[in-house]
Amino acid sequence: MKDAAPTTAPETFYLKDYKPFGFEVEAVELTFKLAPNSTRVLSKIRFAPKENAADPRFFLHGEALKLISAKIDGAPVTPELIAGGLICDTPDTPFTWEAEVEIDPAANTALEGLYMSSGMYCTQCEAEGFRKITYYPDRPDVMSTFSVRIEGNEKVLLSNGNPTGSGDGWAEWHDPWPKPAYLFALVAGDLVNHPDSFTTRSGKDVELNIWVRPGDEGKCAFGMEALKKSMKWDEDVYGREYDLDIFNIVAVDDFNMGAMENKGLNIFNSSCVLASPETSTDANFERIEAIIAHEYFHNWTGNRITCRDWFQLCLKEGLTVFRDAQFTADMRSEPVKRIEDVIALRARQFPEDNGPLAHPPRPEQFQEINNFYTATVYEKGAEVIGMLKRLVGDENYAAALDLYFDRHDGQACTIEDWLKVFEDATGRDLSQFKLWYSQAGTPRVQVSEDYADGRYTLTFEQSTPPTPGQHDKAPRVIPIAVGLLSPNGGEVRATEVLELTEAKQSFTFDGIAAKPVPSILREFSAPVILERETTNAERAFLLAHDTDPFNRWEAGNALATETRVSMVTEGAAPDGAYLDALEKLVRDDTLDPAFRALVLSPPSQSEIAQSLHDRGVTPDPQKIYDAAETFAQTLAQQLETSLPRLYAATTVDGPYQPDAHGAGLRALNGRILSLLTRLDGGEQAARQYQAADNMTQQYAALASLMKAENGESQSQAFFDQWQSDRLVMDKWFALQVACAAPDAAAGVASDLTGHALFDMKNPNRFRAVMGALAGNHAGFHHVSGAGYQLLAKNLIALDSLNPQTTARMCAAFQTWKRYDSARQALIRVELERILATEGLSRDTHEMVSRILQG
Ligand code: 0A1
Ligand code: ZN
Repeated sequence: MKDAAPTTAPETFYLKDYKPFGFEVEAVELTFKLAPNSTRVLSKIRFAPKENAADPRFFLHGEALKLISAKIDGAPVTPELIAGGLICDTPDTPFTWEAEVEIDPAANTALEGLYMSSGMYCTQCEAEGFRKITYYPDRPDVMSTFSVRIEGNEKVLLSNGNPTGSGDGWAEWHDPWPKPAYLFALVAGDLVNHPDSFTTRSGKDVELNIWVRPGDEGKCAFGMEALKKSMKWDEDVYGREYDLDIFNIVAVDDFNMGAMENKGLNIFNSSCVLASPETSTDANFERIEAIIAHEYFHNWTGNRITCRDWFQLCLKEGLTVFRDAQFTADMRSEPVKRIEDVIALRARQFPEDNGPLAHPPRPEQFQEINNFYTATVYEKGAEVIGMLKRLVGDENYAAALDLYFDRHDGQACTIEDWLKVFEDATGRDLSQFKLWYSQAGTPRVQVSEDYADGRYTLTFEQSTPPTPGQHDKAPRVIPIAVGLLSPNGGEVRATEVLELTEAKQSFTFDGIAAKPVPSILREFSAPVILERETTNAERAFLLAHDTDPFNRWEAGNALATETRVSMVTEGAAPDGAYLDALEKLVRDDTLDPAFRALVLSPPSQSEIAQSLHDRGVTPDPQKIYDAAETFAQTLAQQLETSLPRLYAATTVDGPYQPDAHGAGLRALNGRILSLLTRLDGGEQAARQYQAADNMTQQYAALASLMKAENGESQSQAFFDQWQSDRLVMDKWFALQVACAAPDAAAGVASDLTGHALFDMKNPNRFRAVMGALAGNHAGFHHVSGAGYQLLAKNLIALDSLNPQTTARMCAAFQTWKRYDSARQALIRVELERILATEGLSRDTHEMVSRILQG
C-alpha cells in the first residue's frame, strides 16, 4: 500500500483554518464481512445538517477504498469521488447515509486502517486511519455512538464497547459513549485470553481480558496486574472510574507505535504488553506497566474528553504522559522516575527542539499529522503540565482537573479550554504561560549570583534561540525550584519555587549567614537549559550533599560531561576528584541502588556531542567514543579491589521478581559487571550468563561480553535458545549492532538485513536493526559514511511499504548540522537521495524536507 506520490508540494494544513463539520453524526452502524483480500464494509450513518454551518458541504474522507454502492434514505446515489474522499448532494433534513466499500487488509503493509498481522485482523485508526476503512468524516471533533457487526470465521471477534450478541461466525458490539472515529477498533483472530475482573469503587464488575496468540498466554499476568493497578490508581488519585462492562487488550506483532487507546479495546504492540521473567528485562517490565497505565488513563484524558483537531494532540498526550509518570513514581521511586524522564527528555526532545524539526507542543501547521507524534508533543507536553501544577500548587491542580472533567466530559477540546479551566479554578491569568504551547525551542536560563551582608541574590536571564519559522520569542513563565545549602552541607533554605516571568529578573534571600551553595532547578522544575559558571568542586559538593536527589544526580551528570569534554578537547585524563566521588557513592549502601546505578551510567555519546557543539567545538564521534572507553577503563581500574565485593553485594538472591527494589539492585549489579568485564576479560560475565534464570541478568551478561568482543559463543547460544521468540530476537538483533565497534557497526547492520529472520515489514525488527545503528553514535557517524548510506538505503526500501515507520526513523538525521562539513556533505547526499525517490510518501517527504531546510 503506497500513499500517493507528492507530484507538487503536498498540502499543508493550518490550525487557523479550523471549521466545524457541517453535520451532526447521530449514530453509526457498521458491518464487516471479513476476507483477507476483499473485506466488505457496510456503513449506515444518521446525519443531521447543522443550522448555519460554516462549511455546509457533505464531504466524507476516504482513501484506498473501492466504493461498491451508496444510498441516501434508501435511494441509490452517485457521489463524486475527489482527492481524499467524496462529496454528495444531501437533503436539508436529517438523513441516513449507507455505503458499501471493499478493502484489502492483507495488502496493507502500512499498518494503518484494517490490516493483518500474523494471520489476525486488527485496526489502527489514529490519527487518520478510519478513512481507509470506510467513507466518514474522519476528524476528532465528530463524535458518535458506534454499533458494529463482525462476520468472520475467526474464533474471536472484538470491537469497542460492550458485546450485544454473538453466534457462529458473527458478533455484535455497541459502544454507548460517543467517540471520534480514531478510537474505533476491530480485532478478529484465533486468539486466547488471560481473563480477570475488576470491581470499580461504585461496585460495578468489569470483565478484563488480555488477548494473545496461542503460546503467549504465559506472558499476560504482569500486564493484567498493571491494568488493575492503573484502574485503582485513577480512582484514588483522579476520581476516575471505568465506564464499560468490559475492557479488552490485544497484543499484535506488527504495530507502528507502542499501543493505542481505542475505547474499551486497547491494541498493543506485543513488545509493550507481553512479559515474563525469562524473556523480559526489568526495563521491559517498567515500560509495560507504564504503557498499560498510559493507554488506560486515556479513557478519560483522550476518550471521554478528546481533541477538537489534531493540532491539539498534546491536550490528550501531554496530560496522559504526565499522569502515567505520576503513576510510575507512585508505584516505584519518585526521584528515580524523574531522573529517567529527564535523561529521556534530553536524549529525544532536546535534539528535536534545538534542530530542524523543532515545533511547539501545539504545532500550527502540518502536512502529515503522523509526523507529529513526537517527543515535543508527548514529553514536553507533559513537562508543561508539570510546570502548571508546580505554579498553581497540588490542591489547585486537583480542583482544576475536577472542573475539566465536569465541564468537558463528552467534548472535543482545545488548549484554550484546558487553560481556561485552570484560570477559572485559580483566578490566575495564564496568558503568558500559554507561550509554552505556541513557542518552539528550549529556553536557555543564565544564572549569576551575588552575596553581601547576609543577602544572597540570584539573577536569571532567559532567552530562546530561533527555531524554524519562529525568530523573536517573548519571555516565558519559568518555575525554578531553588534550595540553598550551607558550605558544610546543611540546608539553609528549603526548596521554594521562583517564578521567572521577565527576560532578566533577580530574587533575593535575606538573613543568610554565609555564602550558600545554590541548588537550582530542583526536580528539573522546567524543561530548560541552565547555564551557570561554576566549578567542579561545587558540583562535587552537590553530588555529595544536595538534599534534592534529582540535583544530586544532575551534579554527577555535569561532572561526567565536563570530564569527557576536557578529555576530548584537551586530551586530559579523567578527572580524579570525580572518580573519587563516584567510588564513594557506589560504595554507599545507604543510597538507593537504582539511584547509584543512574549516577554510574555515563551520559550518552550523542549528549556529549551536543555539549561540544554548544561550546562551539565540532564533535568528533570517534574521539567521543574513545573518551568514553578510556573513562570506563579508568573507573574500572580505580574500583578494582572493590568490584568483586560490590558485585556480590548487589546480586539479588531468590527467585526473580520484577519489583522496583530488585530492579534497582540488578541495574547497579549490571553496571558493576560491565566494569568488572573490563578487568577480568569476561570471566564473571560468562558465569553469570551460564547461571542466569532471568532475561535481565542473561542480557546484562551477554551485553558485557559482546562489548568486550568476547561473547561469540554466548551470542550463538542466545540465538539458539530464543530463535522462535520474536521479542527476544529483537533484543538479539539490536545488541549485535549496539555492541559493534565504530568501524564495524554499519557492516554488522548490513549483514543482519540479510539474515533469515530479518523482516522489514515488521516495525519492531526494522527498528531493532536500524534504530540500533542510529543509536550507535560513533558507528552511525563513522567517517566513511557507511552508516548514513545503509540507513538511507533501508529507509527508501521501507517507504513504499510503511511510510509511518520510515518517516519516524528519518529523525536519526536531525542532528546533522552538529558535525563537520565532510559528514554534513555525506548526510546531505543521502537526504537528497531519499527525497528524489520516485513515489516517496507524504510522510517521509515532509520529514526529509524539514531536516534539509532547517
Ligand atoms: N495514541 C497512542 C499512540 C499512537 C499514535 C498513533 C498511532 O498510529 C499512527 C498509534 C498509536 C498513544 O499515545 O499511546
Ligand atoms: Zn497517548
